[in-house]
Amino acid sequence: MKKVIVVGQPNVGKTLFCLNFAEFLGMQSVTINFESYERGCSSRVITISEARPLLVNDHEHQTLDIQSMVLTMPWGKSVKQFELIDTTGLADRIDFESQIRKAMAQTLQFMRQADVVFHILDCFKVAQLGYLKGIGEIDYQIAQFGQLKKGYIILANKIDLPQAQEGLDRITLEFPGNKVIGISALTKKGFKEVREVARQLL
Ligand SMILES: Nc1nc2c(ncn2[C@@H]2O[C@H](COP(=O)(O)OP(=O)(O)OP(=O)(O)O)[C@@H](O)[C@H]2O)c(=O)[nH]1
Ligand SMILES: [Mg+2]
Repeated sequence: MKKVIVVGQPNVGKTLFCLNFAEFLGMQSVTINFESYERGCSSRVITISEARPLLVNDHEHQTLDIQSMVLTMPWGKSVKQFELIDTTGLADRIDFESQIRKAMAQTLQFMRQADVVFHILDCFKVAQLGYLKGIGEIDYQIAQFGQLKKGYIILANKIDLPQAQEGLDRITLEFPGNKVIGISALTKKGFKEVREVARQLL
C-alpha cells in the first residue's frame, strides 16, 4: 500500500488537513494508528468530529506521534487503499525539549519510507510575515527531499483567510517547477484537485 506523508512546519494545518481529507473521501470514522518513539504503538477508532477537537489545536507541536490512517480512493470501478500519515511539525531551530527533537527525528525517518509527500505551507503566515519569515529553511529542504519521491505536492493552506492569496502567489514563485495547490483544510477548498493529483500518484 502506498504511503502519503503530510509534513510541514508546526501549526500549518497538517492534522486538520488529514482529518478533513478523510471526511472528504467519505469517511465518518477512522482508525488512527498512533506511533510514539516512547510509548510504542496504539490505535483508536474515532469519528472525525470527535477527532478534530482532540487532535487539532492552535498551539505548536500538538502532534508528537506519527498518526496514520488507511483511506480509500475511487479507482475505476473499484477503490484503491493508501495510508495517510500525519507527522510532527518540522522547524528550523533545534528545540530545547528532547521530546520534540525525538518526535521530529521520527518524522524524518517516516519521510524516508513514504512514496508521496504532501508538503503543507501556511499562505496566511507567508502573506502576514513575508516569505523570509513565513517560509523556513526547512521548507526548502523538504522540497529538495520531495524531488526524490514518486510524488511531491505543495499544499498552500489557510487560503480562506484574508490576503492569503498573496501568500499563495509567493509560495508558487519560491518553488518553481513544483505542483502548488491552494487549499483550506478548514473549508475543504482545493480538496477536489488534491484528490485528482493524488489519484495519479497512487
Ligand atoms: N482558517 C484556517 N485555519 C486553519 C486551517 N487549517 C488549520 N487551521 C487552524 O490552524 C491551527 C493548527 O492546525 P493543526 O491542524 O493542529 O496544525 P498542525 O500542522 O497539525 O500543527 P502541529 O501538530 O502543532 O504541528 C488550528 O487552530 C486549526 O484550526 C485553514 O485552512 N484555515
Ligand atoms: Mg498536528
